[in-house]
Amino acid sequence: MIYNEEFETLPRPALEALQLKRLKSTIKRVYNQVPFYREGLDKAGIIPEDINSLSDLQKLPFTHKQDMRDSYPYGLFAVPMEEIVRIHASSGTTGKPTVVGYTRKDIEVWSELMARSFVAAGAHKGDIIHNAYGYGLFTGGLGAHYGAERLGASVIPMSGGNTKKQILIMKDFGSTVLTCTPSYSLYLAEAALEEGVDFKSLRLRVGIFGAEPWSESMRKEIESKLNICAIDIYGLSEIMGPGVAIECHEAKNGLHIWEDHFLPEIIDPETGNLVPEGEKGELVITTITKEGIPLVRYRTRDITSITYDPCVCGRTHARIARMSGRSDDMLIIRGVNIFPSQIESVLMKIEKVEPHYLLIVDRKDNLDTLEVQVEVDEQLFSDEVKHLQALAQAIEKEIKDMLGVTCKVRLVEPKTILRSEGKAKRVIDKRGEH
Ligand code: DLL
Repeated sequence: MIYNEEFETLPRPALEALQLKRLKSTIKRVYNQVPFYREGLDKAGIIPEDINSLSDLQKLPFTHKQDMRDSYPYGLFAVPMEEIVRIHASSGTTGKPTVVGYTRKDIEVWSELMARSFVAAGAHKGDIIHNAYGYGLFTGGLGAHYGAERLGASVIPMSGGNTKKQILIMKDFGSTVLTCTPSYSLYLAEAALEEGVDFKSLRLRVGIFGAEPWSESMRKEIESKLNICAIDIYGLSEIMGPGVAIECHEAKNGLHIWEDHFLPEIIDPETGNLVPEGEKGELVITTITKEGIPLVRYRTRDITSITYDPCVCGRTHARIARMSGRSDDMLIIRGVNIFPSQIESVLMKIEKVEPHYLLIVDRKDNLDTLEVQVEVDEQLFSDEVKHLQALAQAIEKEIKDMLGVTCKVRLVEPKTILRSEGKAKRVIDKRGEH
């Protein structure tokens, strides 16, 4: 099933014609309404009339997260405040939050794109959507909420936290779709076990997970623990919130990015040049329908690749690969570049290892060190010490062989690593503390 057949299956020439029309009007609008863009275009010697093809987009300067911070809070808004009906913000780890504003039409578009996303994930009217993304300034909760209502499903506005109650509600209310971060879904699975609730006895069928990186092996783990089909959803508050891209349940192979509203580019983060189709690089997005805060060539810092190959589901919109991580989350350990998700992939393939881990990076005697803390099976933990040692060594070797980085593995007891109700914190980097 497809939510908006007409737009989701537009043949590429028609889709591109629509994109160009919308791009031109966006560039005109930001040039006239937002001093930041006017200055940027003037500096680059470009006027809106110079944009006559989609590839002309590459003439335009990038927009960075810092530009949003510099214009905190409302400097990049393209409409008067009277037209803004909602404000969200992303906390980020450093500095001021980035603030975004939505007009009534922006909220409508967002709701539709989330409704499309739900259907792509295999949800439909009649579903009971248990929404455990946080409500508040974070876009996850309200984004999924409005989309679920637009779809005509019954939404349970749980928000994050209150984990025991979530299980009770899921069981008693007959939730069929779960929306939350992938790490929280595993916390829920664990809590259910403690409450004596078997996920197999629940009506839950689909999980729509995003807001943080997760690996293919984590998907398998979640699917078997929760007895559901797990779908990857991507988004970021600067661009809209959840629902910028989502996997279709038919293929589960790449996330369709809603190209009638967003123009994706994949660039080499160093040079800023486009990389060939299929190659990894940084995702850059231009919004082409947003009113409140349109963004031109926004550097997401997220690393992925793109394919325009047709998909079995019939949607014509390009697919981006599961995010390997953010370029700013990439760890450089003694010169080796690794993403936490790569370590996750290795860990999840090892038996008796639980999907809860923490990476601790430090520097000793001028050398970077990496400690991987990971929980293991309760039974294994009560086993002889030598078994634990052997397993730790086997994991160290596997990480060295697969990723080329030497680490120290510390196996820890079940439930010692802090559980997250939202975005999991997987890395503690102590190098800056010395
Ligand atoms: O996390 C929006 C969202 C809510 C997406 C619910 C999906 C589900 P922010 O808090 O602004 O917005 O964080 C955006 O989270 O740039 C990525 O680095 C990361 N991210 C989001 N989805 C995924 C995903 C929301 N599926 C930042 N895989 C983005 C990997 C993801 N990373």
